[in-house]
Amino acid sequence: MNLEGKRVTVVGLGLSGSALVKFLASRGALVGVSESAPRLGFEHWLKVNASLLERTEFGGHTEAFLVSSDLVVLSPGVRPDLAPVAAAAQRGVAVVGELEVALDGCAARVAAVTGTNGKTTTTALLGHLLATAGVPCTVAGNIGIPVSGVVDEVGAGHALVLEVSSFQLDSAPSFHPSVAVLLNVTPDHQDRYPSLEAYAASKARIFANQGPADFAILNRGDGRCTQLAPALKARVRWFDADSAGIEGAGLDADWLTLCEGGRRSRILPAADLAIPGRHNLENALAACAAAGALGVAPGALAEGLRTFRGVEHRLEPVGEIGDVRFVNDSKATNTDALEKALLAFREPVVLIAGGRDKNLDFTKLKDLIAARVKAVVLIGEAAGKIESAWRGAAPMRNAATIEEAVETGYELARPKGLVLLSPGCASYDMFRNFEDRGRRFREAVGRLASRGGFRARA
Ligand code: UMA
Repeated sequence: MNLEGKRVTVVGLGLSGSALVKFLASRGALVGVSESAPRLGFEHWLKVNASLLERTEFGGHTEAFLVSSDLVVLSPGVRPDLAPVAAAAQRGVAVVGELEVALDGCAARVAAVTGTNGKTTTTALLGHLLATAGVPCTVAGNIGIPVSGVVDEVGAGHALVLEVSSFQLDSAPSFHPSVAVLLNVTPDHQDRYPSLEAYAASKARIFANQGPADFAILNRGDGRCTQLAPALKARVRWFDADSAGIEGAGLDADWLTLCEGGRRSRILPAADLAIPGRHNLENALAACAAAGALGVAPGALAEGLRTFRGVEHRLEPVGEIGDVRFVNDSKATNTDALEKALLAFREPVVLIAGGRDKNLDFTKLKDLIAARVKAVVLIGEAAGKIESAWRGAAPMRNAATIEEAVETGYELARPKGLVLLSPGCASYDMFRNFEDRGRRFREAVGRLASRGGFRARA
């Protein structure tokens, strides 16, 4: 893709957008930015990067601005059906996403991970496994590191490990990873897709350009994955937390096991993984299968598996006050992730849940709440909806702020127990993003601990 002298408009000036501006300018494009938020708040960034920009519009997107471009590049959070974007596309302007532009001509071997849940942990773990095994690699994508900001660092012989969201897949028609992992498909983003089928089809795009030299890695325990497999052109490898013997990664007498060409190699006892829960066992198996597909020998995987401590905001222990533990699972932005978090603990938990609903069904969790949850503290816009869905399953209290939720959670859990922030909702009603929510939770635990004279591990 020759960008020299082309008028390229970046829509959305968040993490992806700001990295894209720099990437496009470095390729000689005449870069414009269209951002829905007011200019105030971007002043510092604009001052520092003024030389990279040809034109800007803030406070909304207009058709006139977008139509004057040769190419429009959307940030992942921008809906392609937004009126001015759709109008520009209709008038012949090419509209794509970050991956389409940034990966064009990239010589690195791309391993991509998608799925409703577990993407970030699996991506980070795969990166860790490769690095521990001595494979040069870079981790980026939906994990919070824009691809356009790292592609210039990676070349042939390098592995580029990407977490990719459905939004990114929707806008990258040429995306072609040599190893593609689909972890699971469960309801999420039903505020952006017309149906679960449409969302699942979007996830399946990760395999669309693969051929027989590539690897598709799928979850043997997920119905949508097993349905998809026969139609794939790539070599299929499975991961399966219930058995071994299939090509890929499985569990054999509680050992993580890799099976290649019918030969089974034990890697590590599952009990030696530091990340908790069955879902994390699945994530670890998926990462092993992907590393195997990238050529890492089974014997080189054990150390990386043993030393991986997990990622921030995913079942992350953030402190203890006396015998009450606090766990930050702010990344649980849908009901499936919330379910997995509850299943990861044997003891009853005080659950902090709520936020901005994504049109998800909370009633399906009612039995699990009754079985595993001592009390619920509700926050955010979805509090009323969740309260109705779980009425009678556990005592419920409301909190107006995360600080109040932490204090109420502590009161309900003491003298001994677990307070789990696993919201099952997006964060944007009260916070900038899920990271902000997780940090504020951790800080609130730290403050409560210092007030009580105890020391938090935060
Ligand atoms: N904006 C507009 N017009 C719109 C919508 C947003 O101008 O119609 C502007 C916002 O005002 C803001 C910017 O666009 O200034 C935000 O862009 P964005 O929402 O695409 O977010 P980024 O900061 O660029 O972060 C994105 C991903 N965000 C989303 O997909 C929503 C990040 O994934 C990703 O880490 C980052 O790129 C780097 O690749 C986050 C996420 O929530 C973690 N992903 C979803 C998920 O995991 O479920 C898909």
